[in-house]
Amino acid sequence: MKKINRLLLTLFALGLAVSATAAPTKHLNIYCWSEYIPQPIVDQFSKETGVKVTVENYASNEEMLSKLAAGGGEYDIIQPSEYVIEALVKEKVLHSLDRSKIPNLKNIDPQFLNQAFDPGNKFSVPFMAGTVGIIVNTDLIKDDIRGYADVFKPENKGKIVVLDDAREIVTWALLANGLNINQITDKSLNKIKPTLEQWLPLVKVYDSDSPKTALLNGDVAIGVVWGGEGAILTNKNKKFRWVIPSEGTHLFIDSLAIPKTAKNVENAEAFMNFILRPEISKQISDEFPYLNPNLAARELMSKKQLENPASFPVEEELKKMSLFKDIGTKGSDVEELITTLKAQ
Ligand code: N2P
Repeated sequence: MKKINRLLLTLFALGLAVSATAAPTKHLNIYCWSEYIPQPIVDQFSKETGVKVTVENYASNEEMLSKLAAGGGEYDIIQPSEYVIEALVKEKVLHSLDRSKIPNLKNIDPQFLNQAFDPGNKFSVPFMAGTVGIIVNTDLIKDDIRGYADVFKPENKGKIVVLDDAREIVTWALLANGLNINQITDKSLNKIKPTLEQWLPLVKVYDSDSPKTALLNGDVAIGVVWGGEGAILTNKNKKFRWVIPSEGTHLFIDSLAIPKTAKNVENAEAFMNFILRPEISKQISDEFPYLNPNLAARELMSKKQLENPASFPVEEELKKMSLFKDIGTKGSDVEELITTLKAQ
């Protein structure tokens, strides 16, 4: 009996010693767009810091927002586009960043900093920018495609893939009707409804995660997709041609931000600084070729990468593109309009 007591005592002491020396596991929960942060980047961060990272993906800003609003998930990093940063800043739900923890912010092109949606970048760190454009399989489509009006033609019925994103789709219809993409009113939505009623029945695939897939496997012949998807396709096969819509398009700036509810702020800021390292940011571009706002990373990139027009539109084209603004409660009207028309 004595022996057993002594054994238990030793085990107890050992247990205490172990729990006193072992550091508690550090965590980081990332909620980001799909196909945007390569897994090897996340793994390298974990390896360097010992932080256990979980990654969850979303396909649209609105999906992310509704999850946040429902209180689901305890995220330390989210990755909203400009108009959503604007809304979240207004709602005061973002953590104010400690800039001394993110010195690599100096690598970002000043053009992408200090934007109206977050003056002084108090709450957000640019991750990638990009545009939305048209990708054409020229083996299958012989017409000269210049804009949305050429994509959504009756002869292309069943051959089209588009982003599954209501704000984007509404934007294309606004532009095709000569309207401002940020003036979303009952009147402008009514005006574009007939256009959308013609367009949506022509669409075969809605996909925001990987619209390239339907184009690669020949399910569709033309699409309106993210620039990074267009760049992957044109790199893979010369038959794909990237077209910047003549009517105009959206320039997005997707940034990293920390919700106020985050439990692992220090790890989140360390991750932000990590992805801003030139060689890490370049690796992100190698896998997901968007418009990389990191000038130090661009110095490491090849001429081929920098000259891909789906990743890096030329200055003149960039000037014709606009950022989205927060449209407040009109956002739900946009969602409703597209959901209703898709169901018809
Ligand atoms: C990456 C998604 C691009 C996000 N797969 C566009 N805002």
